Amino acid sequence: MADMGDFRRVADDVRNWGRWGDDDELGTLNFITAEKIAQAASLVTAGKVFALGVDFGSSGPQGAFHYRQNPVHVMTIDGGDEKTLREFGPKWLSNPSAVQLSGYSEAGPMRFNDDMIIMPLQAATQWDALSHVYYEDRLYNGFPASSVTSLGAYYLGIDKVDVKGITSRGVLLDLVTLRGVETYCADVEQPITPAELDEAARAQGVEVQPGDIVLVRTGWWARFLENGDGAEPGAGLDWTCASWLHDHEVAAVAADNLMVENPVSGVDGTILPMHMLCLRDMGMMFGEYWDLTALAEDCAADGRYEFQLVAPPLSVTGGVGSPINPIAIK
Ligand code: UVW
Repeated sequence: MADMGDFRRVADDVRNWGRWGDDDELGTLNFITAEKIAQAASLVTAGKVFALGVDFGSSGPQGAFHYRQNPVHVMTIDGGDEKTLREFGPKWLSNPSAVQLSGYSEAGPMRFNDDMIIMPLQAATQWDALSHVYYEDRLYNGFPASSVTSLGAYYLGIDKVDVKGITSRGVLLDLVTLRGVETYCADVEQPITPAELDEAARAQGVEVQPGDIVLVRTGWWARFLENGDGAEPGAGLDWTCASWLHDHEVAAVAADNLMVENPVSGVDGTILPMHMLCLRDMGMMFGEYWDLTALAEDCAADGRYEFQLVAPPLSVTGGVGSPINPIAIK
């Protein structure tokens, strides 16, 4: 097993600090050029759309981590209020909402419903911002970890990347099909290797190019829909895939599982080494809990594993992540 010495050698090799300037907060999204965006748009020929976001509801995958909960969705105005508002609203002077809403009702037939959602930004389909992960007091590009406070991330917040869309050419690498397993890559003792990423690309007849957003299908999300167990582990990317992503100048990586990388660390002395290498050293964002099942079926059917990917985050001021509903378009 690799140790922290091996980890540090790889970290030195893949670190992109200063590559796009000392004040850069975009990291590998810089690989997405205007030409790249135009190339991605040219892949839209059939008018097929695949929404890759999962449901944001109470039966989501959270629970395994005590510090994250499933989204709580609450109605704040609904049709059930109507009768009460008619009867008491106009006279309920200590409740300005009731007075206001009953005034709206009296003005004519128009009615409306409102709601809100309370959730960790990491609860379901999401981007991890570069401020999500740090070690040894430094974030990507050397920004101090202390710059993330209860007010949010001063540097590298998710709001900083809206200039990139985020959109590019997406490439799906289907490890379920490559491994020939029935539904998902279950064995965490067999993390997905760089050689397998190459093999999947070769078998699918697609080339991973600079500026691509790579989507890795492990089958985990489909498995979760079957058994509802958000804590069930499944194989993810081996930590050595960080170098593969670096060498291919990939813009971002996303997967259908909870952490992109393998849950069993391949480095003695740390958990989540690939998070550390990608988010903190390379400046590469992670997408997690993406539903790739329908897209994979279509790619297998038409033999096209490349598409336009449109995955803008919410511009949450100082957020260290964002919920998303990414769209793949062919
Ligand atoms: C951690 O669990 C720290 O991160 P993620 O949500 O990116 O897997």
